[in-house]
Amino acid sequence: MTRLTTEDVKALSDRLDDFEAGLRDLTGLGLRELAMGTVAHPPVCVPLYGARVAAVPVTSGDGVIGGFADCVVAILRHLGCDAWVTAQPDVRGIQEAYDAATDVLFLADDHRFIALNTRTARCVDDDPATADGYVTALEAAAGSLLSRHVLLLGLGPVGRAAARRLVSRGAAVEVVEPDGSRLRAALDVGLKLQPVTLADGLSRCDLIFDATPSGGFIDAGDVSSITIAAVPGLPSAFTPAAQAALGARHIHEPLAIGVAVMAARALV
Ligand code: 2YG
Ligand code: MG
Repeated sequence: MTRLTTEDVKALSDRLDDFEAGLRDLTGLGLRELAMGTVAHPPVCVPLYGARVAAVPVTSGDGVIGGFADCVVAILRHLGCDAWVTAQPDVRGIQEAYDAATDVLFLADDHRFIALNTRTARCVDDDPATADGYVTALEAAAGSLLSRHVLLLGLGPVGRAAARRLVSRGAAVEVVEPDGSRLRAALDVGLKLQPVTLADGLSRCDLIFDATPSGGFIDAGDVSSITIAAVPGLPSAFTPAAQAALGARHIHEPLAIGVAVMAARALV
């Protein structure tokens, strides 16, 4: 699991509007529509406006990431939620949020990032929310995934969730996963995936899903004017030159799409 830095989250808080504008140009969807289109087909209206949502800083393990909870709140407010960071961290923060009649709590330690609905007791995990949200973005940008070849990079927690979603949306998934045990685990649960080499996959697929924690191994020469890349993976698999060549077709940010889908999934 990639640990975000204060620079990562600060940069996102500063460019949330720009990111959403690029996303809307490419997919026709803003963060709200994308989140609602992810939690239900066809999309349903989720009561995000005015929902009382608290982000609770967690000090365990490697401790608080400066700006992380603030960035989560910035994204939630962007969605129309009545969101704030609790004054206290940890258990005191959870108590503070409950005393303030909060609908949903967001909290993350070094291992998990979750959203908890205090009324329905629903617990939503970031990994499948991020994966599903990025598949929605790729599908909206491509128009449809039906029988489209999609190159999936990585079968970690986000990659496995993305594989399930891509297959369920009708895509022909080609996968690159150097770890044989991860590949077997995915195939053993019956996921229809075609293992390929990176070179073969890049030569056949215009749609790419990067769910790897490794970066900069796909260069400008490997992409074309019709390539679209959904990149929840941190850092991006694409070199700066490849990212420049892709422009808005390189869908990549550290937290916004995941938090938007978590909020919608927690409140639906
Ligand atoms: O409360 C805090 O500030 C810290 N306990 C947060 C720690 C979060 C660690 N996890 C990560 O940085 C990422 N895995 C979060 C999710 C990234 C995108 N999907
Ligand atoms: Mg990567």
